[in-house]
Amino acid sequence: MSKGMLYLKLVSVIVISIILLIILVFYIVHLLYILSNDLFFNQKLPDVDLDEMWGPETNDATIRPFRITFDDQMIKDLKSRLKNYRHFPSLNGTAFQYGFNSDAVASWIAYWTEEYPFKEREEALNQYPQFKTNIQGLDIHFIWVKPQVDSNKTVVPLLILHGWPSSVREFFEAIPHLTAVSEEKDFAVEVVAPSLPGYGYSDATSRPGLAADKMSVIFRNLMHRLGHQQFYVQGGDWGSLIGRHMATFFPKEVLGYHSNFPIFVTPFIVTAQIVASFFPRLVAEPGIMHRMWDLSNTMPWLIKELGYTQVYTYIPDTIGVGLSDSPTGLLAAVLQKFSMASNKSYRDLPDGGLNIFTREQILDNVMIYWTTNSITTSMRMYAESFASRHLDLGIDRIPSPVPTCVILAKNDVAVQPPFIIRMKHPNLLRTTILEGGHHLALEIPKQFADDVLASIEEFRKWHKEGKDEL
Ligand SMILES: *C1O[C@H](CO)[C@@H](O)[C@H](O)[C@H]1NC(C)=O
Ligand SMILES: *[C@@H]1O[C@H](CO)[C@@H](O)[C@H](O)[C@H]1NC(C)=O
Ligand SMILES: *[C@@H]1O[C@H](CO)[C@@H](O)[C@H](O)[C@H]1NC(C)=O
Repeated sequence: MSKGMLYLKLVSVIVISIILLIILVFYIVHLLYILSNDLFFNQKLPDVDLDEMWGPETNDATIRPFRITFDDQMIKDLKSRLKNYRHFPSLNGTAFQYGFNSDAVASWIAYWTEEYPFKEREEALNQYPQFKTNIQGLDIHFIWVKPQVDSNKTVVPLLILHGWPSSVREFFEAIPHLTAVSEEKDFAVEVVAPSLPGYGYSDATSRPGLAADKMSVIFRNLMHRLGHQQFYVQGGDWGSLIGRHMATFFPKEVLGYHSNFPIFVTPFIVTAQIVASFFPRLVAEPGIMHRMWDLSNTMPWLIKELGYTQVYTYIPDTIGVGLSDSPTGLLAAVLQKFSMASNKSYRDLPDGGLNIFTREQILDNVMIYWTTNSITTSMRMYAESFASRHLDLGIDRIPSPVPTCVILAKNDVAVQPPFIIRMKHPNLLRTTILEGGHHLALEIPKQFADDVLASIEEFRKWHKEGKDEL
């Protein structure tokens, strides 16, 4: 090799190294910028418009009783659509690895058409007092159950919020436990369980932008309409996000916040969680430790399984064309999530593990979406809440002083350790680890309700001890 060539090679190696170094430095600076931004800036509470209209102007502040109906025409149409389902075979030897198994579909269709007792379920869905009232232009549907108190016990209001693809049906088994009057407690709970706007019997908006932050205002106004200036909030899935936004925007009104899905996704938290995964013993209780160090398994699983959130974020209306037209498509999309979110290993079971629920529990929920044709408007929640308008508010970076209790369900889609939850909720009073998945109120209603009640007791004690003078 000539001296010239050698010189040329040396120069190119140096140039390439310098370029790589610059890129590396750029990335590190960028990462530090994002993390410091996350930690130190953007912690201003966004302005909250309490009167923003999402539907037509109205002065109607009445609270009207409401009944769910399954009319004969709807049932006839539904059955004929179910009969016209075009079957395709699943791959040999597969369960739910490619999505909802088509043999499982066939068995659900048969049950839905032949055995689901429509009239009986219509009655069952009306077993609790239900109402509608207009908030900010939208008729909001809610279940409102007051405890049967014959003494002078304090009645405390609790707002409970569902997520996707769930509905108020998720709370039916838990409501009697929540509202039961107990000798040992000096309070009893009044439950308000609304349908999210665009879900089931609550109106959908026709304006873009109704994300979780805006819903939190609607539900605060709903509680005021019902006469409650102060109240407790419980939420899972989207309900968890809406609830903690309420605890952030209205810390004087939310007396306590309970979540069974306390998951935070800011750049700092994701980085902290990856670092923490190397030291699971330092950051997590034994019950959830396996969820800490197992990131190399759970991360790829999550990215795969949460693919649907990407699709709903970008094209809810495209997917909605099929799901609002085909009850079978709707069933498969809804049940898929109930399977996936209950236990990661259910994708290997022929029935998707769905037998942890009764068929009625699940079909009632699907019926609520079907009769109201609300699947598309419900999926738009992803588009709105993953939109940069909402994400850029950085609400999860603003700590809430509201006392907080959480359930970490061992088999839930994601689990984060208490040290992460404390970044958002410094007044984390209680962490309960339970066997169960994403839809706890449906899966283990008694344990779920007991934890919520025990948490309200903690909140009351906390306030009595005057700890809210921050
Ligand atoms: C109401 O509360 C008071 C004080 O806590 C108690 O003495 C009284 O017996 C209660 N009344 C009823 C009807 O339970
Ligand atoms: C798949 O399963 C079916 C039914 O059990 C069987 O008839 C068919 O031969 C199988 N196909 C292959 C390629 O193994
Ligand atoms: C739930 O998942 C865990 C871990 O994936 C597994 O060990 C457990 O057996 C599953 N539970 C049920 C009831 O299938």
